[in-house]
Amino acid sequence: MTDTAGRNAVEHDHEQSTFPPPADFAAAANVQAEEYERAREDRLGFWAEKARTLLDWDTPFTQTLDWTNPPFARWFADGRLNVAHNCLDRHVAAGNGERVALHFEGEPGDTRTFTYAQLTDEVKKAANMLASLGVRKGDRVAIYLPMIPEAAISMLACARLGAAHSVVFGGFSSDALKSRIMDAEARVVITADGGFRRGKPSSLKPAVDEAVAGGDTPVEHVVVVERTGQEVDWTEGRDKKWSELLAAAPAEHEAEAFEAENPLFILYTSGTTGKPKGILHTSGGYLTQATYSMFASFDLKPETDVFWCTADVGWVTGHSYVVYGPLSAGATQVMYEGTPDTPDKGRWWSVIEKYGVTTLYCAPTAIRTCMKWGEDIPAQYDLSSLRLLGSVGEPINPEAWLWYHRVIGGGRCPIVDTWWQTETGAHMIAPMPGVVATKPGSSQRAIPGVEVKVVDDEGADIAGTDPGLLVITEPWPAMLRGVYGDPQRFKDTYWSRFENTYFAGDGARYDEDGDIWFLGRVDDVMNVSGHRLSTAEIESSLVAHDAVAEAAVVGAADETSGQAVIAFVILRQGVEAREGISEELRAHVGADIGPIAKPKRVHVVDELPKTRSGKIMRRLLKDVAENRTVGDASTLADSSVMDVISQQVESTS
Ligand code: 6R9
Repeated sequence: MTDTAGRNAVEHDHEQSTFPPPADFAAAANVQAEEYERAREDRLGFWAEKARTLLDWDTPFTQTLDWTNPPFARWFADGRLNVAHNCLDRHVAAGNGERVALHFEGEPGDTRTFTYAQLTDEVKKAANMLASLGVRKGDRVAIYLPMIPEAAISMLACARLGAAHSVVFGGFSSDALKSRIMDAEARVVITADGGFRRGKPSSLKPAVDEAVAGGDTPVEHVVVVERTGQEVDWTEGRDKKWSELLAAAPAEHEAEAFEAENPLFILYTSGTTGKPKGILHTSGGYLTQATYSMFASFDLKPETDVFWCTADVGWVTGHSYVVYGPLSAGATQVMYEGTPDTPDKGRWWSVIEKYGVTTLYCAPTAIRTCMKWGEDIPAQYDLSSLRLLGSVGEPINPEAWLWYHRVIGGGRCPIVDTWWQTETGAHMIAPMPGVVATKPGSSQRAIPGVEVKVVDDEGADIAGTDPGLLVITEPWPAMLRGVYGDPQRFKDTYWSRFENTYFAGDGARYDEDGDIWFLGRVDDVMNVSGHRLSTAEIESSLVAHDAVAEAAVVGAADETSGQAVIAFVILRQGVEAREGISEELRAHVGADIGPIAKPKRVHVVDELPKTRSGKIMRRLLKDVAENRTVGDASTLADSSVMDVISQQVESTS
């Protein structure tokens, strides 16, 4: 049950309880209360100082922000730097070459450790390897890899050359990979034979073969990392072994400095229409905010902390908090390849114990899953090294927050709930752990240097605690610079709803203290286990199946994954609702987009609820999927439709 402000009963109860930072933590924290003040008084001066002190510039910038052509921002535009140098060489030059950069833990239990000096050497060779394949500044390289060190090495090698990478999540299908290769015009793909998942090798190379098979992509080279030793098909001339190329590559590579606005990466994310958007990020501003947030939100102490972000590099969290943020900040971190329950449900906690992890950053869905497995599992491990816990990807419900705090954090670790997006590049809303008394379920307030608001439909400041829309009112360094190849879509999606204000697509409200609570997406984007999926993309996959005439997809509340994909389909004339059709359609979406997009349930119905103008009313289907009384159906062309649908769903579930 939710009240009028969208709060459930537990949220209501816990809204008033706060957890002040432990005194010793607060005293030693990187960010103190004055930082909020300072940033508010001179936001641009604040970011300029962060850029200067946190990064190494080859040519210092003189201009902080160029906002003369909104919404196209340019940050630190006349400065020049190399992102890979900032993540690697400069730490070696500062005498920290022997510090561990990466503790890699493979799912089968194999491990590899890279110091900053070793990682720098690897990236230099990989940069020479890519250069030998013709990769130059301004090119795009597609990366389709499991969570192995070569993923970070490939990304940094691209950055070193000034080429942009487009990482495609290894769980995406060959079709998804192909459309991303085409959109970005990538000439090189870096992949692996496969990776280990749930105790088995799971293949990647066949999807690349399929994606580039027609010969209609711009791909000239496919570089293959040998991870699992699986048999793979080989196309002579096109396919090359990573190990052989790297062995042949010269060891020295001088990092050239590029302009601060040189593209760093494109990352595709779901939008409200079927076609994923290529979110474009550039170098200087992105790295400034990613690095700052490591020190601010996570209170990073590079000499002593061991940081672990569990996200895959295929998502933005993996870009900013597995690769660029931690490495630029000089952190020691853990990278884990597999799933939390392989070989058993204690795997995560054993990794924390083994490496002495101090800072864990994961998604609420993982916490809820661990809650379900029971607290006796983490209790078997020594988690006393932990000193800070992070959360990302979706609103964290107060029960999960409290469990995370007590069971994993031993009651002593501040929980930093970080709200941000692929588009924002780095943290935007998160309590500074040494300053803010945290509240279970709320991300609370913008980080220093970021300005946000909750507004109503007209863009006016919201009164009191009513629900509204989250907007960002001032440009920020890590903001997206556009939608790749589609400036109009960039304007339409984010900047047209309110003037010169960024529309995030999230519902939010303030509480009595002015802290921000997130209420989920207000558009047709679902959030399943912290991953963004678009209803339109899954619907178009369903209607591409021979048996389907029409489809509507909703995200229904789900105890573990936050939301679950529920599909309603109308079969084509002459197609019988045969046994197993739902299963067949689920498998179809899984193969078409990827397993994470697979609907939890597919209901075959005779009709879909539509307005007179033909718009599907997903809100009503959501009521059905969530087992609620169906809401106001008065704008439907035929209001009896909902009774029929409810009956059909009941008889098939
Ligand atoms: C980093 C990331 C972005 C969407 C965002 C919002 C949801 C992320 C959240 C959160 C509430 C948090 N979201 N973090 N909602 N509290 N701490 O997840 O990027 O995949 O682009 O998703 O995720 O709805 O708009 P991305």
